[in-house]
Amino acid sequence: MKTNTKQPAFTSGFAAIVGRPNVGKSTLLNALVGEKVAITSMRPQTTRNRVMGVMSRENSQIIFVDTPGMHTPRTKLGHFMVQSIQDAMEGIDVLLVLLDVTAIGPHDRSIVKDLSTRKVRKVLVLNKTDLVEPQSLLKVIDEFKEAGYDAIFPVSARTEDGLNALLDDLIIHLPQGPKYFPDDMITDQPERDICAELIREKALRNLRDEVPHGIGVEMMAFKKTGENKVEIHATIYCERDSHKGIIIGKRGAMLQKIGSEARKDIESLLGDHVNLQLWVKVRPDWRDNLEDLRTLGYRTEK
Ligand SMILES: Nc1nc2c(ncn2[C@@H]2O[C@H](COP(=O)(O)OP(=O)(O)OP(=O)(O)O)[C@@H](O)[C@H]2O)c(=O)[nH]1
Ligand SMILES: [Mg+2]
Repeated sequence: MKTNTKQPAFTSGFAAIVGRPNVGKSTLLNALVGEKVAITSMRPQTTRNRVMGVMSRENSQIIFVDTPGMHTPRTKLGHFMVQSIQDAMEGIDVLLVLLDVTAIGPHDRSIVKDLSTRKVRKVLVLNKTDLVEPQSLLKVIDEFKEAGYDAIFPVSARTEDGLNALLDDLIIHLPQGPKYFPDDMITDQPERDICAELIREKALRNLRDEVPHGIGVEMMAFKKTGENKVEIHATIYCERDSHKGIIIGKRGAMLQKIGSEARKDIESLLGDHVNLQLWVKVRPDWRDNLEDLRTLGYRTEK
C-alpha cells in the first residue's frame, strides 16, 4: 500500500489593508500578526508609513501591509502618505478594505466603490462589531453585499472576534508561493524606527486638538551601553512655540508622561533596560519641507 508523503505546497501572498483614517487598520494588523508592529491611536492619520506585518504558518505566509488612512492631502507629508497607500496596493494578492461599522459615511462609500474595480481579490472587512447590535450589522452587510467584493467579514480587531474566519478565508485563497520572510520575522521595520513610532504614539495619545498632527520624532542616538542596557535620545518636533509648551507641560509633566509610557513599551520590545531622553524642538511647517520630511524618515523612492 502506498502512503502519500507529499507535503502540501507552500502558499503565500501580500495583503494590503486600506480604508479611511481611524477605522482600525493598524489595530487589525497587530491582531492578525499577534504582535504590536504598528502604532494606534484615536487620532485620525496616526499611521504615516507603510508598515509590514508577517504572519507565518507551517504551510503558508501572509504579508499584511498597513497603510495610512485615505484622505485628501493638504501638506507634503499628506502627499507622501497618500502615495504610500498607492504603492502598497501594487503587486498584492488580496486587498482588505476596512470600514468602521459605527461610522460609515460618504467617504467610506466612495472608497468601497472606487476600489471595487481593482483586478485583485477584494475582501470587505467590517470592523468594530463589538460596538454595534447584530441588527445594525446585518443592515451594513446588506448595503454592501452587491458592492463587487469577493467576501465580506465582520470582525472586531479589538476583541479579535471574527479574525479566525477572516484568516482562514485569506489562507484558503493564497496562491502557491515562496516563504518571503523567515518565520521569526514579524515586520520590516528596524527596531530603531519602531521605538521612534512608540514615542510618537504616546505623544498622540496624550495630546489633543491640532498638536498631534504636527508631531514628528527623530532618533538622535540609539546605543547599547552595557549588558541589557540601551540609551536612547530622541527629539520630538512640533510646528509652533505654543505646541512646544503643551508637549512639555507644567514643570515638564507632559513630556515626562510621554517619556515614561514610551520607555515601558520600548523596554518590553527590546527586553532591555532603557534610558530614554527626550527633547522638544520647533520646526515651523516641517510637514511641508522635503528636507525635514526626509530627516524624519518620510522618504519617497520616486
Ligand atoms: N471598539 C473598538 N475599537 C477599535 C477597534 N479597532 C480599532 N479600534 C480603535 O479605533 C481607533 C483607531 O484605531 P487605529 O488602528 O489606529 O486606526 P487606523 O485605521 O490605523 O487609523 P490611521 O492610522 O489614522 O489611518 C483606536 O482608538 C483603536 O483602539 C475595534 O474592533 N473595536
Ligand atoms: Mg493606522
